[in-house]
Amino acid sequence: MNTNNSPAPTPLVALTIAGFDPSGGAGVIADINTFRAFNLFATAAITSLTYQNTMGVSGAAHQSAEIVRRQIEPVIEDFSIACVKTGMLPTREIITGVARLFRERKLPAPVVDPVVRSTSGYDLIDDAALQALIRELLPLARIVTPNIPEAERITGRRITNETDMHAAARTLRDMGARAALIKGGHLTGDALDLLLDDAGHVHIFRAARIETTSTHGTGCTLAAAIASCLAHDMTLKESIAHAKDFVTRAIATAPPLGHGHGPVNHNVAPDAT
Ligand code: PXL
Repeated sequence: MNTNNSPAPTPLVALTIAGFDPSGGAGVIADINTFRAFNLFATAAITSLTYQNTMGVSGAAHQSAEIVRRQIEPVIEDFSIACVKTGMLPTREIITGVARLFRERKLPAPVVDPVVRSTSGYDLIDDAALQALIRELLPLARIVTPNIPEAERITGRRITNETDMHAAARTLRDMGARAALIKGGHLTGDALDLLLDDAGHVHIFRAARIETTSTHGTGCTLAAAIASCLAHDMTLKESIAHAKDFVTRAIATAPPLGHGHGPVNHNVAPDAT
Protein backbone atom coordinates (compact mmCIF):
# COMPACT_ATOMS: atom_id res chain seq x y z
CA MET A 1 0.00 0.00 0.00
CA ASN A 2 1.32 3.44 -0.94
CA THR A 3 0.87 5.54 2.20
CA ASN A 4 3.19 8.49 1.57
CA ASN A 5 1.61 9.84 -1.63
CA SER A 6 4.85 9.43 -3.58
CA PRO A 7 4.40 8.70 -7.29
CA ALA A 8 4.02 5.07 -8.27
CA PRO A 9 6.91 3.72 -10.34
CA THR A 10 6.62 4.12 -14.12
CA PRO A 11 4.54 1.19 -15.33
CA LEU A 12 5.04 -0.88 -18.44
CA VAL A 13 2.45 0.20 -21.01
CA ALA A 14 0.42 -2.34 -22.99
CA LEU A 15 -1.65 -1.60 -26.09
CA THR A 16 -4.59 -3.67 -27.31
CA ILE A 17 -6.08 -3.17 -30.76
CA ALA A 18 -9.36 -5.09 -30.64
CA GLY A 19 -13.13 -5.02 -30.63
CA PHE A 20 -15.43 -3.73 -27.89
CA ASP A 21 -17.75 -6.21 -26.19
CA PRO A 22 -20.21 -4.12 -24.13
CA SER A 23 -20.98 -7.14 -21.93
CA GLY A 24 -17.39 -6.98 -20.70
CA GLY A 25 -16.22 -10.58 -21.07
CA ALA A 26 -14.23 -10.38 -24.31
CA GLY A 27 -12.40 -7.83 -26.45
CA VAL A 28 -10.71 -4.74 -25.03
CA ILE A 29 -12.37 -5.00 -21.62
CA ALA A 30 -10.95 -8.52 -21.15
CA ASP A 31 -7.57 -7.26 -22.38
CA ILE A 32 -7.55 -4.27 -20.03
CA ASN A 33 -8.53 -6.43 -17.05
CA THR A 34 -5.78 -8.89 -17.95
CA PHE A 35 -3.10 -6.22 -18.41
CA ARG A 36 -4.04 -4.81 -15.00
CA ALA A 37 -3.79 -8.25 -13.39
CA PHE A 38 -0.22 -8.42 -14.73
CA ASN A 39 0.60 -4.94 -13.41
CA LEU A 40 0.70 -3.21 -16.80
CA PHE A 41 -0.87 0.13 -17.68
CA ALA A 42 -3.53 -0.55 -20.32
CA THR A 43 -4.18 1.46 -23.47
CA ALA A 44 -6.68 0.44 -26.14
CA ALA A 45 -7.84 1.19 -29.68
CA ILE A 46 -11.29 -0.06 -30.69
CA THR A 47 -11.72 -1.65 -34.12
CA SER A 48 -15.41 -2.50 -33.88
CA LEU A 49 -18.33 -1.87 -31.55
CA THR A 50 -20.05 -5.23 -31.22
CA TYR A 51 -23.58 -5.81 -29.96
CA GLN A 52 -23.65 -8.82 -27.69
CA ASN A 53 -24.09 -10.43 -24.31
CA THR A 54 -23.16 -13.82 -22.91
CA MET A 55 -25.81 -15.43 -25.16
CA GLY A 56 -24.47 -14.24 -28.49
CA VAL A 57 -23.44 -11.52 -30.92
CA SER A 58 -26.23 -9.74 -32.86
CA GLY A 59 -24.12 -7.35 -34.90
CA ALA A 60 -21.19 -4.96 -35.02
CA ALA A 61 -20.29 -1.45 -36.18
CA HIS A 62 -16.82 -1.78 -37.63
CA GLN A 63 -14.68 1.35 -37.40
CA SER A 64 -12.83 2.78 -40.40
CA ALA A 65 -9.08 2.24 -40.78
CA GLU A 66 -8.66 5.97 -40.23
CA ILE A 67 -10.56 5.92 -36.93
CA VAL A 68 -8.39 3.02 -35.75
CA ARG A 69 -5.17 4.75 -36.81
CA ARG A 70 -6.24 8.03 -35.19
CA GLN A 71 -6.78 6.22 -31.88
CA ILE A 72 -3.37 4.54 -31.96
CA GLU A 73 -1.09 7.35 -33.20
CA PRO A 74 -1.41 9.79 -30.28
CA VAL A 75 -0.88 6.96 -27.79
CA ILE A 76 2.28 5.62 -29.41
CA GLU A 77 3.65 9.12 -29.92
CA ASP A 78 3.34 9.77 -26.18
CA PHE A 79 4.09 6.44 -24.49
CA SER A 80 6.78 3.86 -24.93
CA ILE A 81 4.81 0.66 -25.60
CA ALA A 82 6.05 -2.54 -23.95
CA CYS A 83 3.70 -4.96 -25.67
CA VAL A 84 0.89 -5.04 -28.22
CA LYS A 85 -1.97 -7.51 -28.55
CA THR A 86 -4.29 -7.53 -31.54
CA GLY A 87 -7.73 -9.13 -31.46
CA MET A 88 -10.75 -8.60 -33.70
CA LEU A 89 -9.54 -6.79 -36.85
CA PRO A 90 -12.71 -7.07 -38.91
CA THR A 91 -11.82 -5.49 -42.27
CA ARG A 92 -9.01 -5.58 -44.80
CA GLU A 93 -8.59 -1.80 -44.50
CA ILE A 94 -8.06 -1.98 -40.73
CA ILE A 95 -5.54 -4.81 -41.05
CA THR A 96 -3.61 -3.02 -43.81
CA GLY A 97 -3.55 0.18 -41.74
CA VAL A 98 -2.46 -1.58 -38.55
CA ALA A 99 0.24 -3.54 -40.41
CA ARG A 100 1.55 -0.28 -41.88
CA LEU A 101 1.79 1.24 -38.38
CA PHE A 102 3.80 -1.79 -37.23
CA ARG A 103 6.15 -1.44 -40.17
CA GLU A 104 6.60 2.33 -39.87
CA ARG A 105 6.69 2.85 -36.09
CA LYS A 106 8.88 1.39 -33.39
CA LEU A 107 6.35 -0.98 -31.87
CA PRO A 108 6.98 -4.40 -30.31
CA ALA A 109 5.98 -7.32 -32.52
CA PRO A 110 2.35 -8.05 -31.56
CA VAL A 111 0.71 -11.10 -30.08
CA VAL A 112 -1.87 -11.71 -32.80
CA ASP A 113 -5.09 -13.39 -31.68
CA PRO A 114 -6.65 -14.06 -35.09
CA VAL A 115 -10.27 -13.67 -34.00
CA VAL A 116 -12.49 -14.87 -36.81
CA ARG A 117 -15.62 -16.16 -35.11
CA SER A 118 -17.33 -15.73 -31.72
CA THR A 119 -17.94 -18.68 -29.39
CA SER A 120 -21.60 -18.39 -30.35
CA GLY A 121 -20.80 -18.79 -34.08
CA TYR A 122 -20.95 -15.19 -35.33
CA ASP A 123 -18.38 -14.42 -38.09
CA LEU A 124 -16.36 -11.52 -36.72
CA ILE A 125 -14.26 -10.90 -39.86
CA ASP A 126 -14.86 -11.29 -43.60
CA ASP A 127 -12.80 -13.27 -46.14
CA ALA A 128 -10.93 -10.26 -47.52
CA ALA A 129 -9.86 -9.43 -43.98
CA LEU A 130 -8.71 -13.00 -43.42
CA GLN A 131 -6.52 -12.87 -46.53
CA ALA A 132 -5.04 -9.52 -45.41
CA LEU A 133 -4.36 -10.97 -41.98
CA ILE A 134 -2.44 -13.84 -43.55
CA ARG A 135 -0.50 -11.70 -46.01
CA GLU A 136 0.21 -8.61 -43.93
CA LEU A 137 -0.10 -9.28 -40.22
CA LEU A 138 1.17 -12.84 -39.68
CA PRO A 139 4.70 -11.94 -40.88
CA LEU A 140 4.83 -9.11 -38.30
CA ALA A 141 3.56 -11.17 -35.36
CA ARG A 142 5.70 -12.24 -32.39
CA ILE A 143 3.26 -15.13 -32.13
CA VAL A 144 -0.16 -16.01 -33.52
CA THR A 145 -2.64 -17.74 -31.18
CA PRO A 146 -5.56 -19.35 -33.09
CA ASN A 147 -8.01 -21.82 -31.61
CA ILE A 148 -8.88 -24.89 -33.71
CA PRO A 149 -11.65 -23.33 -35.86
CA GLU A 150 -9.46 -20.26 -36.47
CA ALA A 151 -6.41 -22.38 -37.35
CA GLU A 152 -8.61 -24.44 -39.71
CA ARG A 153 -9.97 -21.36 -41.47
CA ILE A 154 -6.53 -19.75 -41.80
CA THR A 155 -4.59 -22.84 -42.93
CA GLY A 156 -7.38 -24.64 -44.81
CA ARG A 157 -6.52 -27.85 -42.90
CA ARG A 158 -8.82 -30.08 -40.86
CA ILE A 159 -7.60 -30.42 -37.28
CA THR A 160 -8.86 -33.34 -35.19
CA ASN A 161 -5.82 -34.34 -33.12
CA GLU A 162 -2.34 -33.36 -31.93
CA THR A 163 -0.66 -34.41 -35.20
CA ASP A 164 -3.03 -32.14 -37.15
CA MET A 165 -2.30 -29.29 -34.70
CA HIS A 166 1.41 -29.72 -35.35
CA ALA A 167 0.90 -29.68 -39.14
CA ALA A 168 -1.29 -26.57 -38.91
CA ALA A 169 1.32 -24.81 -36.74
CA ARG A 170 3.94 -25.59 -39.40
CA THR A 171 1.67 -24.12 -42.07
CA LEU A 172 1.26 -20.96 -39.98
CA ARG A 173 5.05 -20.66 -39.76
CA ASP A 174 5.30 -21.26 -43.52
CA MET A 175 2.82 -18.37 -43.89
CA GLY A 176 5.33 -16.13 -42.12
CA ALA A 177 4.52 -16.26 -38.40
CA ARG A 178 7.62 -16.47 -36.19
CA ALA A 179 5.79 -18.73 -33.76
CA ALA A 180 2.33 -20.24 -33.47
CA LEU A 181 0.28 -21.44 -30.51
CA ILE A 182 -2.68 -23.61 -31.48
CA LYS A 183 -5.21 -23.84 -28.68
CA GLY A 184 -6.83 -27.24 -28.47
CA GLY A 185 -9.74 -26.33 -26.21
CA HIS A 186 -12.24 -27.23 -28.96
CA LEU A 187 -11.02 -30.86 -29.07
CA THR A 188 -12.00 -33.43 -26.44
CA GLY A 189 -9.85 -34.58 -23.51
CA ASP A 190 -7.32 -32.41 -21.68
CA ALA A 191 -7.03 -28.75 -22.71
CA LEU A 192 -3.88 -29.16 -24.80
CA ASP A 193 -2.16 -26.23 -26.54
CA LEU A 194 0.69 -26.69 -29.03
CA LEU A 195 3.49 -24.17 -29.48
CA LEU A 196 5.77 -24.20 -32.51
CA ASP A 197 8.48 -21.72 -31.50
CA ASP A 198 10.96 -19.55 -33.42
CA ALA A 199 13.45 -22.42 -33.65
CA GLY A 200 10.80 -24.83 -34.96
CA HIS A 201 10.58 -26.73 -31.64
CA VAL A 202 7.26 -28.05 -30.40
CA HIS A 203 6.10 -27.60 -26.80
CA ILE A 204 2.86 -28.97 -25.42
CA PHE A 205 0.99 -27.18 -22.63
CA ARG A 206 -1.57 -29.34 -20.90
CA ALA A 207 -4.27 -28.52 -18.35
CA ALA A 208 -7.14 -30.64 -17.07
CA ARG A 209 -10.39 -29.72 -18.84
CA ILE A 210 -12.81 -27.74 -16.71
CA GLU A 211 -16.50 -28.48 -17.39
CA THR A 212 -18.00 -25.00 -17.52
CA THR A 213 -19.92 -22.60 -19.72
CA SER A 214 -17.76 -19.67 -18.51
CA THR A 215 -15.47 -19.47 -21.55
CA HIS A 216 -16.41 -16.11 -23.07
CA GLY A 217 -13.24 -14.13 -23.73
CA THR A 218 -10.75 -16.88 -22.92
CA GLY A 219 -8.87 -16.30 -26.21
CA CYS A 220 -8.58 -12.55 -25.61
CA THR A 221 -7.48 -13.16 -22.04
CA LEU A 222 -4.80 -15.70 -22.99
CA ALA A 223 -3.32 -13.49 -25.73
CA ALA A 224 -3.28 -10.40 -23.47
CA ALA A 225 -1.65 -12.47 -20.71
CA ILE A 226 1.04 -13.76 -23.11
CA ALA A 227 1.75 -10.18 -24.26
CA SER A 228 1.96 -9.07 -20.59
CA CYS A 229 4.48 -11.79 -19.72
CA LEU A 230 6.59 -10.98 -22.80
CA ALA A 231 6.59 -7.32 -21.65
CA HIS A 232 7.94 -8.57 -18.31
CA ASP A 233 10.85 -10.13 -20.24
CA MET A 234 9.80 -13.75 -19.87
CA THR A 235 10.69 -16.14 -22.68
CA LEU A 236 7.94 -17.18 -25.08
CA LYS A 237 7.61 -20.58 -23.40
CA GLU A 238 7.48 -19.10 -19.89
CA SER A 239 4.98 -16.49 -21.07
CA ILE A 240 2.62 -19.12 -22.46
CA ALA A 241 2.94 -21.31 -19.35
CA HIS A 242 2.11 -18.37 -17.04
CA ALA A 243 -0.67 -17.11 -19.30
CA LYS A 244 -2.28 -20.55 -19.55
CA ASP A 245 -2.11 -20.98 -15.79
CA PHE A 246 -3.78 -17.57 -15.38
CA VAL A 247 -6.58 -18.43 -17.81
CA THR A 248 -7.12 -21.88 -16.26
CA ARG A 249 -7.59 -20.34 -12.82
CA ALA A 250 -9.71 -17.52 -14.27
CA ILE A 251 -12.03 -20.16 -15.79
CA ALA A 252 -12.04 -22.31 -12.63
CA THR A 253 -13.11 -19.35 -10.47
CA ALA A 254 -15.46 -17.67 -12.98
CA PRO A 255 -18.39 -15.85 -11.36
CA PRO A 256 -21.97 -16.87 -12.20
CA LEU A 257 -22.93 -14.08 -14.63
CA GLY A 258 -25.37 -14.00 -17.54
CA HIS A 259 -27.52 -16.66 -19.17
CA GLY A 260 -25.05 -17.99 -21.76
CA HIS A 261 -21.26 -18.27 -21.97
CA GLY A 262 -20.23 -16.21 -18.93
CA PRO A 263 -17.00 -14.25 -18.48
CA VAL A 264 -13.92 -15.58 -16.71
CA ASN A 265 -12.54 -14.16 -13.46
CA HIS A 266 -9.74 -11.69 -14.24
CA ASN A 267 -9.20 -11.03 -10.54
CA VAL A 268 -6.91 -13.99 -10.01
CA ALA A 269 -3.25 -13.49 -9.14
CA PRO A 270 -1.08 -13.89 -12.24
CA ASP A 271 1.74 -15.82 -10.54
CA ALA A 272 0.28 -18.47 -8.24
CA THR A 273 2.66 -21.15 -9.54
O1 PXL B 1 -13.55 -14.10 -28.19
C1 PXL B 1 -13.58 -13.58 -29.47
C2 PXL B 1 -13.97 -12.15 -29.47
C3 PXL B 1 -13.00 -11.18 -29.55
N1 PXL B 1 -13.27 -9.87 -29.55
C4 PXL B 1 -14.52 -9.44 -29.48
C5 PXL B 1 -15.56 -10.34 -29.38
C6 PXL B 1 -15.29 -11.74 -29.37
C7 PXL B 1 -16.36 -12.71 -29.25
O2 PXL B 1 -17.49 -12.42 -29.07
O3 PXL B 1 -16.80 -9.89 -29.28
C8 PXL B 1 -14.81 -7.99 -29.48
